[in-house]
Amino acid sequence: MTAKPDVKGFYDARTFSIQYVVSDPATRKCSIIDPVLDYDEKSGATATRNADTILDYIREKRLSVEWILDTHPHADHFSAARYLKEKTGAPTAIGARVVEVQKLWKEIYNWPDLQTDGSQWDRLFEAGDTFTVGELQGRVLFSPGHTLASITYVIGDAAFVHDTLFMPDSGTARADFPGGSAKRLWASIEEILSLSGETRLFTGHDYQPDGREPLWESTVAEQKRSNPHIAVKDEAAFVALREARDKTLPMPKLILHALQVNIRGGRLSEPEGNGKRYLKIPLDALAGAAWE
Ligand SMILES: N[C@@H](CCC(=O)N[C@@H](CS)C(=O)NCC(=O)O)C(=O)O
Ligand SMILES: [Fe+2]
Repeated sequence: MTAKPDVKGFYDARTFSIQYVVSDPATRKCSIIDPVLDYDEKSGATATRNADTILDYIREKRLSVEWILDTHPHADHFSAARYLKEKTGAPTAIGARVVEVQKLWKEIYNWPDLQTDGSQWDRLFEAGDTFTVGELQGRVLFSPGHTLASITYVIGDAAFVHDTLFMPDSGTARADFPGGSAKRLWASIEEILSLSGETRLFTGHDYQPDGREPLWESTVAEQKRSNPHIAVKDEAAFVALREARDKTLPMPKLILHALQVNIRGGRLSEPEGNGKRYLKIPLDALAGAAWE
């Protein structure tokens, strides 16, 4: 029988993100997946409201944190991995191909000093790598397409599929960020859908279509039954559908703010002489301006 971890989702309504605590009921060990560091772009303020809510839950359930995991360098919010490492002492991890993402954005930000060896994390996962959460086995699938470095964490009967599949009524993630590929996304989705039908799938975002309540859990079988982006059944049709939709999507409002933090493992920039931190925003670096 496949082990069944406890999975608690924390929805961040500002960024439509779902953050997870996945825990082993037998040992009370847990991993945190895709935590959000709050950022208000209008005022430039940062906060740890989401991360502190997660820490409260961990304290209340008397869990101990074994891993702080990111599925990919996020383009729409800051990662709270660094903050949570400071608070818990747990190691951070992300997919090994993050080094490619670092190289790509090092050019865009013109940051000659950025280290592009992934040394900002404690562990870099390759496809097929395993890890433990208490007595539960974790396994890594390489799931590129949305980004070059995206991975899926399969822990017991739960798969954290981040931005590949959304809820069945919401289709799939976009594949048009620098380094994205609809063709690779299709291959990643096919691998996820080759998991057993009862596998619980936990998505990274829910954009609440038609204002319905936020949802984040489905199964492989449900996705196959009712996700219209999968119903196309072949790569060429998926790529056509995905690319057509991506042409209509403006860039995420925080992409230029977020990547510079997230390719450094959730570290904010170093303070300048006056003690203040600054972001660097490249102009005319990305296509996808939404003028209307
Ligand atoms: N409106 C959001 C869009 C964020 C976005 O592009 N999200 C990605 C995942 S990081 C996605 O796949 N979105 C699919 C969609 O918007 O249909 C923002 O500005 O932050
Ligand atoms: Fe994403």
